[in-house]
Amino acid sequence: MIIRTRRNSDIPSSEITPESAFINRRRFLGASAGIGAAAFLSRDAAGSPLSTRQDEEPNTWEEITTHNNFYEFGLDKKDPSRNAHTLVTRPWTVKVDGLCNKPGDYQLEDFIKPSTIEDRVYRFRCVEAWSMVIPWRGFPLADVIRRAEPHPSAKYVAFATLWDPEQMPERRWKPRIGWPYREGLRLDEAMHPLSLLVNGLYGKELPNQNGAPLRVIVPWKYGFKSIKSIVRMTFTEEEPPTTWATQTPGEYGFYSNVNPDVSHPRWSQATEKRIDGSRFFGSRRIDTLFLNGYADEVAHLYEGMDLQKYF
Ligand SMILES: Nc1nc2c(c(=O)[nH]1)N[C@H]1C(S)=C(S)[C@@H](COP(=O)(O)O)O[C@H]1N2
Ligand SMILES: [Mo]
Repeated sequence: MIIRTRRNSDIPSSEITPESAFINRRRFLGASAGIGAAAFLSRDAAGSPLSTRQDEEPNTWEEITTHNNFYEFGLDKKDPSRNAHTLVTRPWTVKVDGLCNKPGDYQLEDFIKPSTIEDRVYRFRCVEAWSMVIPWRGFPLADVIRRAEPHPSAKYVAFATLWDPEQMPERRWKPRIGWPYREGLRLDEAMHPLSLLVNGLYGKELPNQNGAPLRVIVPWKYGFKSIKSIVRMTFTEEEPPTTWATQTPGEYGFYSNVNPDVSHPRWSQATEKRIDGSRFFGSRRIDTLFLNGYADEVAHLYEGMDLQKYF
């Protein structure tokens, strides 16, 4: 399968990506030669003992699609894979509104079509201290932001997930969560070339449980920032309210950058459990990297900010 790629950013991607190539780390690294490998899989930043992180092979399809957080379909990690088949992903409309010149209701196909689809292997770190390595397929979030032409006053972009109780069985939490699920990013974070809109996994269509038909992926932030099944994108001047930061403001902040030095009030973030279904004695615990290993690319976004305070 030939994947169209673009090379006009400094973040290259693999060119030829059959599933077997993802599974074999050596072949994958070969395919994404040059600085590509450094950008994705071998950024074992100085200070982190390589011995604990050398094995950054992508997780299997099975692992990525059966261990999920998608509370609209249930709270257990297995619930989304069992329940999300009721999500209807076609036709799908994304509303773009707020402070921009090109608001509108875009059909999914029209929203995606002008962009070049590419494959990116990213670490994925949930705030609950588990992690995976995931070969996403998608395109830069910056593409759709540029096409929307945000006003100079726009400083943030907010996202909302579909909320349809007919399709989404999780009604027990309705009073507590206040669906729809909402997330947001500062505009410069959203425009960073690492930030993606994702519509595929392992070169295939994105499964419902992973946020079909279109979700956000921001690899240097805790997983809950990577909002699924988006139906709305709104440009704002003020920091938008987001689901978890609103629910439990003492536990989850707006920024939520992966940071081993800032503990969650109920657990340490210094290490993470790398999900690995093949290991008889369970998954390995590995060191968590500052900004999930993407500090060289994104630390400049937070210059002058106290990342202990803005967690
Ligand atoms: N709409 C919505 N988006 C969501 C969530 C959710 O419950 N609802 N969970 C978040 C959390 S906590 C994580 S860790 C990731 C999980 O993504 P994955 O299931 O594809 O690994 O999705 C995030 N996006
Ligand atoms: Mo998460």
